[in-house]
Amino acid sequence: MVPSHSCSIILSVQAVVTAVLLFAAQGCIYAERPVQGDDGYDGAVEPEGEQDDEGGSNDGVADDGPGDELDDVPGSGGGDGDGTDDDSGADSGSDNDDLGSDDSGSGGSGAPPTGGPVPAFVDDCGGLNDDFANRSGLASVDQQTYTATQLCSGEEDWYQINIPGGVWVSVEIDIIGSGSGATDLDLVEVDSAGDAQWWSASEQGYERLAWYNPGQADQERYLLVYGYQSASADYNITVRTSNYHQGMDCDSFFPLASSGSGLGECNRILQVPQTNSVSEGYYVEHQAHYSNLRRELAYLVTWATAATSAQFPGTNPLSLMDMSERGGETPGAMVGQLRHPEGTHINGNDIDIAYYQTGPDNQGRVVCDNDGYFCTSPPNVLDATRTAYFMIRLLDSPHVRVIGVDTLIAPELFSAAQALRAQGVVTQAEVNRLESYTAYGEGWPFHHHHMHFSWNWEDGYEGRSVEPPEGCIVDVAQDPYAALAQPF
Ligand SMILES: [Ca+2]
Ligand SMILES: [Ca+2]
Repeated sequence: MVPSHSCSIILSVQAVVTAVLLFAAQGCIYAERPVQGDDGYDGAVEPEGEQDDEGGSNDGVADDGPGDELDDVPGSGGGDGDGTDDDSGADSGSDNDDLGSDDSGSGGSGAPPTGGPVPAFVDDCGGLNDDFANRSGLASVDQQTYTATQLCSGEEDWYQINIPGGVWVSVEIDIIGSGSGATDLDLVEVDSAGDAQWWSASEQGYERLAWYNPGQADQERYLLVYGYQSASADYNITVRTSNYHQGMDCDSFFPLASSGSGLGECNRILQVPQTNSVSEGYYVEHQAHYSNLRRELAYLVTWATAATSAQFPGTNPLSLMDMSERGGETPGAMVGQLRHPEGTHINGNDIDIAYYQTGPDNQGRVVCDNDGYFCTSPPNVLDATRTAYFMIRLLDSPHVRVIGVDTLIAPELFSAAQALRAQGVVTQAEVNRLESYTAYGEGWPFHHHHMHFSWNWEDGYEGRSVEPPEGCIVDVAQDPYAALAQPF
């Protein structure tokens, strides 16, 4: 591999996102983790106050103690050690190098190559699949597994998998070992030059990435498994596939599925696929491990981002932030430190989403002067028009429970919605619906850097046996997005 670039991890969605990873010079083995996990800026962690409120606006719940603690993940850099995982979705901005804005990566924008032949699968020790030219092939077959594959000391394992048109595919490596320390393998999507596009890099026993190909011809995706800090281990690979769609209403694509049980396809929690193009209007910014939603939410949210991009030419992709862990747990559960109040962000029913902004990108970021809990003055970089329009499109679904925003942001959105109505872009009924489903107020601190979207379980669906807690406010020190509180 070519050290100059093959080791830098770059994620970029058009001129946006990016995060990077450096590696060690020794031969180009990725020694540094792609870090951050959360939000692009290393540090921070933990809970935000997701207080849920039923649809109405404001509520006035009071605080309640700090629940979990916050750890300041030292970040990145080098060591594991920081209890948190450094997994990452696509972090943005932050550290090191290349960041630029226009790196091309395709986690976002660069369209992957049209599918050519998939090489034969290789399980080696001895460098047989250690670079792009000698990549091993994985079959896009649901539940296809490759067991006890070896990542030998000092080597890398490169792969190609073709994503069929209309299909969602995930590739998971299950490490034989703890997945931390000496068996800490990471999974990175790279382009043909070896530049990292997106990665799953944690201290967990598994790493997983997912894609969806909205086109017709196969797309090639390239993956790299490496050992963090010289780790080596055997691992099992599992490929999962599912038909997937672009559209607001999942139920319309699975008409024969029973909507009365929790088992329907639309209820399935799956990893939200990384974006393919700017026109999709979104990108998965946070850790892969925290980027799982019920399929019907994933469809609605990404349909709404695409609709917003279509309505307003030149719209930058919107960051999708914390969702749930793969089993529906609250993000942070896997490391024993919840990033959100217990009972929130469960079962793929909730997602934190950045606000559209007037700056060069729409990554998770504070959009107003604030005191760590709330905006203290009207937002200064909020794109209220796009944000209001996006929320109105989300509310085209009858299944939204509530969308929480900051107290000083809400009126800006309502004004923008009225202006859109005056222009004939939206209807008065849509504006009314926006006003009634937007929550804000005392019970909604920590929404100066994102909105919280919560789904209403449909009748008969299982999964959420109790209503989410109301009014849990966590201490400012536990705001998982505190590090985002950096204006341009
Ligand atoms: Ca190898
Ligand atoms: Ca790992």
